[in-house]
Amino acid sequence: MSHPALNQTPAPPATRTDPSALAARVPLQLVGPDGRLTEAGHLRGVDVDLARRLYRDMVLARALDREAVALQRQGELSLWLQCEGQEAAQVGSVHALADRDHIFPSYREHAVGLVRGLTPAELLAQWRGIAHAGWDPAEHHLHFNSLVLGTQTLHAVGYALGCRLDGDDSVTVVYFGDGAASQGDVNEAFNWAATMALPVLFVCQNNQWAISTPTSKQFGTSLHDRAAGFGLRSWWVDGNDALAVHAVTTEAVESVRRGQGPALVEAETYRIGGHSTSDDPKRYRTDEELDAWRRRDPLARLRTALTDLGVEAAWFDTVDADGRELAARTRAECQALAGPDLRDLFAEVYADPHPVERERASYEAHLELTGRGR
Ligand SMILES: Cc1ncc(C[n+]2csc(CCOP(=O)(O)OP(=O)(O)O)c2C)c(N)n1
Repeated sequence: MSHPALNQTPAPPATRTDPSALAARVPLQLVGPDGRLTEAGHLRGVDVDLARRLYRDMVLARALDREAVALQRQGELSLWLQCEGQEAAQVGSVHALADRDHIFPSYREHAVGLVRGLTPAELLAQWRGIAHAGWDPAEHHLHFNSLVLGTQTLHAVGYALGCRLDGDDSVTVVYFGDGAASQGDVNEAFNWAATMALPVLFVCQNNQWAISTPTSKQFGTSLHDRAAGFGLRSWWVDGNDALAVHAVTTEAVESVRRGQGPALVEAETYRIGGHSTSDDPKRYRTDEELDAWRRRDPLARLRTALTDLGVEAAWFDTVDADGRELAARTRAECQALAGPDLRDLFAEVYADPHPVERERASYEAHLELTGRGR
């Protein structure tokens, strides 16, 4: 018989965020959901060239993402993790970093990869099942996808420690989701980074769902409050507002670079598609919720703001054409990807030749010499 206390619903922790309190608190917004500048947006002003760059990269990311979903449905990719809806959180934050800063992604950061110069083929190779990862992390300062939730936060903290020991002033930036924040690894990473004052920026894309588990079942208190409890400086931002994400990440990354210790940005956003192409989100979330977030679409929002700032329709047409071109290139590069060379399985395992390899070669030579080979 189980203990009676186990059958009781536990009382919510004192700090649990009450939905009405959440509604009363609004993360930083420079552009409101309707695309109009907020008071903070008017105060800070808008750098129109930057806003155009962010908008264009978001359009490209969406075009690649939608094409990848179509390719998966046609059997050209084994799996795809959709990033539609999260373009502002990704594009806004990555544009705030210096090229020398190191990025550790989770598995949905395709927009980050595009901004870091990855080709569609490099982004798709892993999901076509022909490579462990599709790019050279050293070239782009962008490490491989991490599909084991949260592990990349520990990799990032260790990497940042290495950078500090090497005397370089790069910041290590790590992306993870709201669900990953429940992992022990992530909380250990917060603590390790804070106690050693390491140059790490944690970026959480809080897209409200960890597959079918809502944030309300993951968070006893908001993540930026939790991070502050570990000793991280933290920022909370509307993750569908690319300009606000850019502004907040710029402040956060500058504070880390100045040596003020690690920081966290929590970007409130939403995953419009399924968790992956294997998931059916209709089984756990409502059409009303989806519609409400569609009305906060990051691309539409910035487009309205840019139009109000005088950007002409013709410019948007050229950006849309660039998106269509990227989609066509994504398809062509995907279909042209050659199958894997199975010898590559061993190619990148050890930095130096492993002793077992030498022993195998010597044994094969022995078999050859004695005529006992197959
Ligand atoms: C250690 C670990 N536990 C469980 C899983 C299975 N899993 C894959 S994705 C996912 C949800 C992740 O949600 P979140 O961190 O919010 O990121 P999102 O997928 O929403 O971007 C889970 C539970 C995993 N990959 N790794």
